Amino acid sequence: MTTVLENQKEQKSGLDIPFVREMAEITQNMWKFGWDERNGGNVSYILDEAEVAKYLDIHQVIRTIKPAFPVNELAGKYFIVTGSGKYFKNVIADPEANLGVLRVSQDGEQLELLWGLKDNAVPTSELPSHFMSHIERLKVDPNHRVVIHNHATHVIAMTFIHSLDENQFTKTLWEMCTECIVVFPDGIGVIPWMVPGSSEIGRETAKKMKDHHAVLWPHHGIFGTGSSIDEAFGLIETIEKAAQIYMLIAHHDIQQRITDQELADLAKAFNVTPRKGILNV
Ligand code: 2HA
Ligand code: ZN
Repeated sequence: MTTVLENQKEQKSGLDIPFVREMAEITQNMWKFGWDERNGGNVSYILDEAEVAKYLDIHQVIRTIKPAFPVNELAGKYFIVTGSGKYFKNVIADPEANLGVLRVSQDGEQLELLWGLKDNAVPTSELPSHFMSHIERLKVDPNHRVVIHNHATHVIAMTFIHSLDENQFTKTLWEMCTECIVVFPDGIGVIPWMVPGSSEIGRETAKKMKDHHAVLWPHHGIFGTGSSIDEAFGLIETIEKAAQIYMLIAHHDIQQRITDQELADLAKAFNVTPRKGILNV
């Protein structure tokens, strides 16, 4: 049972709001996995207006923030996002300082802050990549809600020793764990190395999001998307697990592997369509 004091503390910090708690818990978990050192990583999550209105006064705009470019496609949408320069490690202790709830204005020119981002904090530096990715994913999946970026360790390691051809990269990941082709039959998109935080990297990432739920940034990290925090996080977790297996076996003699025919059989059994041009069957 929670005590009165604990309840008051939760209300003050925002942890009594379900979507704030979800963000606080997922950022804490990713930090504990070692995927979000310092201020590494960022999350954005589309919220229903009715859900936000249950907990916050949606008519009370605290301040407005100008996005890097107008986002008409997202006008009127509500987001909870991580703050720029904020450490995932610290979110759970002070969600209001490290997270923000925003609405994109009707003309797409402003972000209307409704909660959080205390002391003039601003949304994640990767907001261009997040917004452009949301726009593309929503075009192909109306249930899309979440974009997570983090610095998953083995995924980054793998980008040094494996070809960055996205079909080859996808094939290797599929071969590492039996569940992979079922979890990401659409494979993984790969962009060239680029300077982060820019609209350019956002455009390249979003282009890949037309065909993939996940996009790799070589020597930097990964973007995963989904209809919920669990889906987007589960996708990254699965890719990272496969990359970890790859890094464990890469310098050993391989005695046996999952064949292309077995991967095709798996896809058929689980009713998913593997991305074309990857399996030779
Ligand atoms: O916000 O991860 O890509 C820190 C980053 C930038
Ligand atoms: Zn990053």
